[in-house]
Parts: sequence; C-alpha cells; structure tokens
Amino acid sequence: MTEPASNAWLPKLTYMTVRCEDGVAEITLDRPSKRNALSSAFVEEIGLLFEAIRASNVRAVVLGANGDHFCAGLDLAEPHAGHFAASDIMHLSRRWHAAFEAIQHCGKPVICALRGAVVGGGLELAASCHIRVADASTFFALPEGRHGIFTGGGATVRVTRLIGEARMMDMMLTGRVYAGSEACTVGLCQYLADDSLAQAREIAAKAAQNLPLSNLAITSGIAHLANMPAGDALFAEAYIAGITNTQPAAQQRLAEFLGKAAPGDRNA
Ligand code: 1HE
Repeated sequence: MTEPASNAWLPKLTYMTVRCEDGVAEITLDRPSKRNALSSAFVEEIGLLFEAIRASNVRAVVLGANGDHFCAGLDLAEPHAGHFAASDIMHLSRRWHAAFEAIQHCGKPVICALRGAVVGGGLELAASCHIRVADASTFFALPEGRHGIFTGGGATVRVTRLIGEARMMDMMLTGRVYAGSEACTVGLCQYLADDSLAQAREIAAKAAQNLPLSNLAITSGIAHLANMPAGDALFAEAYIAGITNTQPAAQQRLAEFLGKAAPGDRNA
C-alpha cells in the first residue's frame, strides 16, 4: 500500500487501535471492559482520528470493535460524575456531532462491522458510517427514552433518515429492539453476515478500488444533496459530476473500459 511505513500520521490513541493494509485502515474500538461505552475523551479521540484519516491516503475504513458488543453508547457513568448545566450537555452533544461528522465526511468509505449491542450512542456512531454490516448477535436499540434522556449524537437526523420518523419514535418511546433480517429490512444495516468483520473487510477492499474523488462524491455528496431542495440538488449533482467525471483518472478508466486510449494520451 501507499501508506508511510510508520503510522506517524495517526494521533495518539487510547481507546482505539488502527491497522493499515492495502489502503484500508482497520479501526477497532478497544474498551471492551465497558462494552466500548463512549466517554467524552473517547468521542474526542474519534474526531481526531477521522480528521487524520481524512488527511491521509487511506482509501477505505473498516470500523470494528473488540469484545462481544460494538458499542453500548454514552458512558452512563459520566453524567453522574458531575453536575452538568443544560449548556454543558448541549456543548457535549455538539462535540459528538463534530466527531461523527468527521466520520461521515472523511471522504473515505467507512464500513462498520457490528456485533452485539449497537445501542444509543453506539447506533449513532454506526449511523455515521456509510455501510453497516451486522451479524446474528447484533441488536439495535435507542434506550434514551427509557433512561429519561434524549439522543445527542445525531440519531434524530441519521437514524431517522435510515428508518423513518415513525419507526424512530417507536424505538425511542418503547425501547423496541431490532435484530436480524428485520433490522436489515427496516434499514438499520445493509448486510447481515455470518462474519461481519470478514464481510466488512471485503466491502472495504472493493470500495478502495474506486477513485478517491468518486468515493468523496458518493460518501459526502449524496448526504449533502439529500438536504437540498430538489432543484438545487440537481444543480449541485451536475456540478459534482462535472468535477468527478473530468478527472484524468476517470477518463483513463472509461477509455480502458472501451478498450481505447484515454483522451490526451499521446498515442490517442
Ligand atoms: C457501561 C455501559 C455504558 C456497559 N456506560 N458503562 N446505553 C445503554 O443503555 C446500554 C447499557 N448497557 C447494556 O445494556 C449492557 O451493558 C450491554 C447489553 C451493552 C452488555 O451487557 P453485558 O451483560 O455484556 O455487560 P454488563 O455486565 O452490563 O456491563 C459490563 C461493564 O460495562 C459494566 O461495568 P463494570 O465496571 O461493572 O464491569 C457496566 O457498567 C459497563 N457498561 N454499558 C458505562 N453505556 C450522545 S447521547 C447518547 C445516549 C445513549 O447512548 S443512551 C444509551 C446508553
């Protein structure tokens, strides 16, 4: 791969490990004793790591977890550790937003390999990835309503977009748990695999073959376009196509497909 031999470009990590091979960075959430619950420091580290991923020449990311559970969500020990004002909670929520935005808009496809609990903030983390692969042990829930709190890591936007408002409200009001093929059918995950990590690796390897600019357009562009009024989205789509389709590497790929030399080739 083209990564520098050392991992000097990575920030110092306490809660995650990273292994790079063939252009794919494999990130592992590594706080299994607390079921990978997300403390404030963990969330900050996620933001820093994905900022570094954005600036790196990594071409795709697998996000997995150590232990039987992907992520138990917010570290519930934290809110009890001090007396937070509403404005403090709002600030913390905005930090979660920043970290998960860094994932969604890092420009590289992020494939998460799920198992066990994907709950609360864990589901918000998974929802900021581009492809979710579950296994038979995976279950999705939003227990915030039951805890007397509210989502703060982007679920109202990203999970609602995946499953729709009615299912989102049902999950939050009743604590409804989704798993298996039903979770796939409602849109919480795109794949149900015997081995979610193996499947996520396979998907990442495939996506890493795409041109980086195409992957940026797909992973960031589609989400932004979905927020726009249709007329503006169509204009922006055309603009993105103009930039993406005219990159020399795309011309080369198209020419190879057609069995011809690329325009601009000296021998064309
Ligand atoms: C935790 C957390 C946590 C476990 N914060 N420490 N999330 C939840 O409501 C999910 C809460 N957790 C669970 O339901 C269960 O722990 C699991 C189903 C994920 C796993 O069960 P299990 O039997 O394997 O583990 P456990 O015995 O419950 O927990 C093992 C340890 O992890 C234990 O600590 P220990 O020191 O006693 O060994 C637990 O206290 C700890 N642990 N989950 C802190 N979440 C931005 S807003 C987002 C809002 C939310 O995310 S709300 C949803 C919170």
